[in-house]
Amino acid sequence: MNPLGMLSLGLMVCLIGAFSRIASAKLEEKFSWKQLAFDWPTPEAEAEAKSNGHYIVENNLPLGVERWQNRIFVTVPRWKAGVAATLNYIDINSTEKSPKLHPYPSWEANKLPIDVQPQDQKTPSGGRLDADKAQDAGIQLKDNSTVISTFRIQVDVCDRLWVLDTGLADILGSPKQITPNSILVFDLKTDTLLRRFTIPADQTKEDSFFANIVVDADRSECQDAFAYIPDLGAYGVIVYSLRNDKSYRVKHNFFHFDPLHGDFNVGGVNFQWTDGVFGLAVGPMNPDHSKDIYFHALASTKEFKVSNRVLQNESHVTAGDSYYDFKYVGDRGMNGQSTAEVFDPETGVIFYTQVNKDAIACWNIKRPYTPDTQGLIDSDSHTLVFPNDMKIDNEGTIWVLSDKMPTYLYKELDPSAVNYRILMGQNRDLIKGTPCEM
Ligand SMILES: *[C@@H]1O[C@H](CO)[C@@H](O)[C@H](O)[C@H]1NC(C)=O
Ligand SMILES: *[C@@H]1O[C@H](CO)[C@@H](O)[C@H](O)[C@H]1NC(C)=O
Ligand SMILES: CC(=O)N[C@H]1CO[C@H](CO)[C@@H](O)[C@@H]1O
Repeated sequence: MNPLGMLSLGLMVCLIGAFSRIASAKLEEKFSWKQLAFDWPTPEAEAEAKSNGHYIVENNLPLGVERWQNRIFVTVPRWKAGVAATLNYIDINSTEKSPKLHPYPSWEANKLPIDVQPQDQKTPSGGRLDADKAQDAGIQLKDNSTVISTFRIQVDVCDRLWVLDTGLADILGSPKQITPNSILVFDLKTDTLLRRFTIPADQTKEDSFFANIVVDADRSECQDAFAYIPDLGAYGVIVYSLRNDKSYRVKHNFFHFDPLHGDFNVGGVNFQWTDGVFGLAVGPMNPDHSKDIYFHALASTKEFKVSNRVLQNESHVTAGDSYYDFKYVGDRGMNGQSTAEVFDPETGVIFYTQVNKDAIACWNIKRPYTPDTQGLIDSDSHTLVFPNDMKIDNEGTIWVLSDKMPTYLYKELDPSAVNYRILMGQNRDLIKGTPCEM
């Protein structure tokens, strides 16, 4: 190479270096599916499930995502009949672009104890708010590790998988409350059930809808973990103590939706939602060992917080004088509605989804909370249509699941197009050049 070539090469390297400092990295597509496929025990079992209505391929929509070691967990809630298995994982090292889902902890645990036959769906109205009232099936489970229908799950620092099982099948058809809303905790090292807790009936309301669970645990005190379960339908939060094996319900005005921000346009579908408190993120440990719990309603653009000391003090938080312990953090601005949020202890940044913008965004908790301090990480009207769930693992990798859910709920997905994606990116790369990098 001549000296001039060397020089321009050097210049180019310089320029690329400078450029990478201003432009944040995009998410990379790790897996994608047109339709989900499952790892059936035999081809005959799959054929049988198809013929008797227990497996209707197009009704299986992935929703929740989580990572533990070599496993990527994927939930498939029973919105409609014919969901093969609600709690599943795929091998992170799978070289396939569209790997099959393995039911967790087993096929048996994902089997419905009653027969649910396909019903006519009430599309196009179709959403959760138009669903019929669930009939109580009053089932006594033979196996406590049975999972009926789960939306989101979380792995904690003590290698446990927390599952919020709504117990509700065929939500949009002829809904059946097969078991009460329950918390299941699995030991990921042995794949065995550690705990099954039923949320008491007097802590749920007529419109209750539990689609998330967020765990507040420290490695040094695994038994003292708490779980926070937002009730997006009836505007409350269930607080569960693992040590006491007890829960209580917390209410607050900030758990409600904002009537000015219940209008959504996603992937060409317009709809109105009234979903309240939904996303929750456990902030860093303060010097006094307390942590702030950040939260937001789905149909809202505002962020709030409350100390975990307050949430974990039953007598205090269920009495009226705790009202002022809940704080307004700020507003994300126009079209700032968000499903999931996660706090990354390494960068001090909260990552969150932006469903009305087909985007992933971030906020550094050391900054004030205004539209200007929010960082846009990635936006794509093709691959990020309805970013439904996101998690961060202990290697600083952000995992995002996008699934075009509004089209699934109100219209029909095109089985020949890629509908579901799992995307990933590194925390530090993603915030580069955004207001989240400090
Ligand atoms: C399931 O768990 C409940 C308590 O949560 C317990 O009473 C019951 O005995 C358990 N059933 C089985 C089959 O282990
Ligand atoms: C709970 O809050 C009350 C104040 O309402 C306080 O007196 C009490 O010490 C708190 N309990 C704990 C365990 O922090
Ligand atoms: C067994 C195996 O191949 N493990 C690899 C899986 O992929 C991760 C990275 O995604 C590697 O770090 C592991 O070594």
